[in-house]
Amino acid sequence: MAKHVLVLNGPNLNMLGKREPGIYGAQTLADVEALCRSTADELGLTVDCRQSNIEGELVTWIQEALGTADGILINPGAYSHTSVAIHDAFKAVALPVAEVHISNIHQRESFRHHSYVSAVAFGVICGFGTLGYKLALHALAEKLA
Ligand code: CA2
Repeated sequence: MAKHVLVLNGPNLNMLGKREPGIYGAQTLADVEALCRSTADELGLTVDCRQSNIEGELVTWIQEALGTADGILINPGAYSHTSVAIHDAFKAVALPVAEVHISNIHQRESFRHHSYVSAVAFGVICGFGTLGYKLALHALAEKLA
């Protein structure tokens, strides 16, 4: 049976392609989700793509992934740098997590250099633009094979 991946995007990523193209590129969230679906098809995975600006909603979706998904791809947005709740949710469900950032967070302000998600992810991709989502799905496909 096809492995199922939950693709989560955090706060403000619904603004992709509409503001700050110099940092985040021209692709919209719809483009990113279409890229995830086409990549998943190539890899024989199924995906469920969701975005939320609400920390608790992301926590609930991570909890619900237990028993419904085999792995999670997440761009936690700014919650990467603040959310112990999202860290704890990933620790609780113990599913393989791939963390993606469109920008190179290490080249930016120091408050972006630490991510609470990285400690509970099996890998982290940053700075490759939206290609990072495709790369992370390849890594998840290998991990789940
Ligand atoms: O580089 C990334 O993918 C980030 O996760 C994006 C977050 C930022 O807080 C992280 O430090 C790095 C911000 C997402 C905001 O996305 C926007 C996109 C277009 C216009 C405005 C915001």
